[in-house]
Amino acid sequence: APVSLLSRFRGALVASVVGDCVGGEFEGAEDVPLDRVLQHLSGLEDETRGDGILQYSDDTAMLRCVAQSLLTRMGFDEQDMARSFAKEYSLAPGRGYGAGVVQVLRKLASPQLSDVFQPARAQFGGRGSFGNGGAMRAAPFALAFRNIADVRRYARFGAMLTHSCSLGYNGAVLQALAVHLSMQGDLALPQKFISKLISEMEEVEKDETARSDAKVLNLAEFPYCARLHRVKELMEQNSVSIEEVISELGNGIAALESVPTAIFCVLHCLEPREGLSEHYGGLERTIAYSLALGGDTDTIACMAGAIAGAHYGISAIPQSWLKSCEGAVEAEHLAERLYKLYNDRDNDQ
Ligand code: F2R
Ligand code: MG
Ligand code: MG
Repeated sequence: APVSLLSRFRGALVASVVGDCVGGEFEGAEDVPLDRVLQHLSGLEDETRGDGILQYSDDTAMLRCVAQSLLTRMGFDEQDMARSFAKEYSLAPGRGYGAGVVQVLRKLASPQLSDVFQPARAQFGGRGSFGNGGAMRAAPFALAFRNIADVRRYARFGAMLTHSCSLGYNGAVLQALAVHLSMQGDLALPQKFISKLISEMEEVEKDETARSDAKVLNLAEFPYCARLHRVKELMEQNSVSIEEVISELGNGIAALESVPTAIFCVLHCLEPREGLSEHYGGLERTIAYSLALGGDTDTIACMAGAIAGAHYGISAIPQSWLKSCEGAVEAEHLAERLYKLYNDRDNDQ
């Protein structure tokens, strides 16, 4: 049956939260046997299990701030979003934030601060962060804006509040674009989906700053495009090992090492895969596979979850998973409110 747009909105935000919550178990692990992943996920179906609800981390905490700010301000307002991040961090600093970003969040709390982008620019000796913290919270930009140019523009500014290195904010742009295209149903043609992302990122990475950052960091020219080409090559292979995915795409905390990886997880799991339960649908496969890569599992599963949720819709998420994750019900409500905002906008906005 066709997936309604409302179901895609709900699916995107709820699967993102679920990915973060279930992925927390393995964050930082080098080797994650698939058996352990399947055991962890099947444990969610056991209502008598004693370990209670799975807590969300910084990924969801910041994604909620983005969604709430876009809703309250009916669009992007950097002052409001910055204040929202700072307030959330001061209320719950123990959600597993990145080691560097906490300095930005403390500075954003100062009432004297006039340029809210300045603390991010001071990070890492003035180079700015290339972590995946901008990308992990980027999905709501795809739900708040209809026009692809707006999705690109505001995902970039939203990330720049904490990540001023182009590798950091362009990772957020790529993640928001992937959710945007998935929402339009573009994953029905996977090759076309990846080609569209490549041509969008060619425009994004033409930018002078992006080119000079890539040079300074000793990366290939157009680094995101280069990774997306590797995604395309891996999609064309008959079989792909987990080791190959990690060495070709990465599974780390840098946006470049995790956003293309999350996109690959979604594409790879559009079909049944050996080792993943045959009872699983595509969304369950995507989350399980993201965890099996190890490394930054909460964030890769959170980003892959948002893209996959926008494709499969809310009904693809098992109720037992949803009920086991802190913040999943609230994410569904935020998605409904964003859907209303999206529909209230003029078609050309
Ligand atoms: N922080 C974590 N995981 C660590 C363990 C948490 C543990 N569970 C706990 O509770 O203690 N996860 C979360 O952080 C990632 C998002 O990070 P974000 O927001 O990008 O932070 P930051 O600090 O800006 O960057 C992360 C690290 O990347 C390196 N880095 C970034 N830019 C750099 C630069 N220009 N030069 C050198 N290094 C740079 C640094 O090591 C940063 O600390 C998500 O995984 C989220 O789940
Ligand atoms: Mg996290
Ligand atoms: Mg993480």
